Amino acid sequence: MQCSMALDRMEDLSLKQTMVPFESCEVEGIPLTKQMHSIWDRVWKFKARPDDLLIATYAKAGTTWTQEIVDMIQQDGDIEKCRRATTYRRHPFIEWIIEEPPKTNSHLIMKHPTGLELAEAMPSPRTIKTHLPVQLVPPSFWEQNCKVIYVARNAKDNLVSYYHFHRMNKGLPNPGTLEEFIEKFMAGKVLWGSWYDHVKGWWKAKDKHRILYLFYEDMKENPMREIQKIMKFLDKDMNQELLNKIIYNTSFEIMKENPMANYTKDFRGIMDHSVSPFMRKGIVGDWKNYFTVAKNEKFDEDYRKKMADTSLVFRTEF
Ligand code: PPS
Repeated sequence: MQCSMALDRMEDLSLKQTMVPFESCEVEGIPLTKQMHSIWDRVWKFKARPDDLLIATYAKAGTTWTQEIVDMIQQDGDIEKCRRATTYRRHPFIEWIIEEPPKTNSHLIMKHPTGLELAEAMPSPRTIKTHLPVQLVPPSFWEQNCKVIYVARNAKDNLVSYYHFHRMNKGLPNPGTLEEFIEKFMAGKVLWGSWYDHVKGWWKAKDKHRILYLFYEDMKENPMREIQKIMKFLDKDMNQELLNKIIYNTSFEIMKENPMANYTKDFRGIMDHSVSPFMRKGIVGDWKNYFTVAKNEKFDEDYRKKMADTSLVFRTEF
């Protein structure tokens, strides 16, 4: 185990006033938060059930979108049922644990139920979220032959989204400048580790396990086609009217206004949507607004090397 501490930059006080120094710890070389590390044994020993569905992604690849689609399919398009609770409480985030720091004039630490607690209390069938790389997925998911939906997003848009999420989320380390964050991302020195290893690891695993591997860009291009893939994978059949209802209610614009899906209800002391909303832009190609020509060339050169040993291909624009 390795832990390291990073003090937040003082000039960012307005964002992270209440933040304690950020500590990350590695599990088998993968950086996780210190709190996640503290429960790692229990996460690893988590008992999956055969009818569990796992939604796995690298952070910011379209997890919440996929969760909403899956829930709408499972609830047969019933919007009220989908609004029974927030995404965090509908689909336990298995490795996640966070305590909100006390607010000014208060000593009370705000405790959220952990992903493990939510999962253990949930009746079957459960849908569970994870950002873990494939090698760190609790083995019981494989032993129970659970279905998994993996969603991947092109590296540059994923990076930009992750950068803004670090800015607005006090539970994550300060990203520094975008230039600094690009370097950390390329080196895999970010929470949940290397994007490159993550997408490649899961890509390989799909040949051995029941994994539906999807792409954010495909979902943007043709949501109907991708939702139909998910339905087929979940052995669900639906008429066109219901399908249209799901497409509509899981669109960026509708989800952005849905308090059960836009993260404005949970983690209020942690996420500051005025810095950058959780539902930020939801597009393909936003990286072009952030990467300079020089940065892009450097990134692409490094990308080619890291992705030379895979058949995986991403689209970075339409
Ligand atoms: S998390 O925190 O890792 O669970 O975040 P995650 O849900 O994986 O990713 C958040 C990004 O997904 C975008 N998003 C959507 N895009 C298109 N359509 C829909 N319905 C949708 N819902 C969420 C969200 O805006 C984040 O991307 P960016 O690029 O930052 O906007």
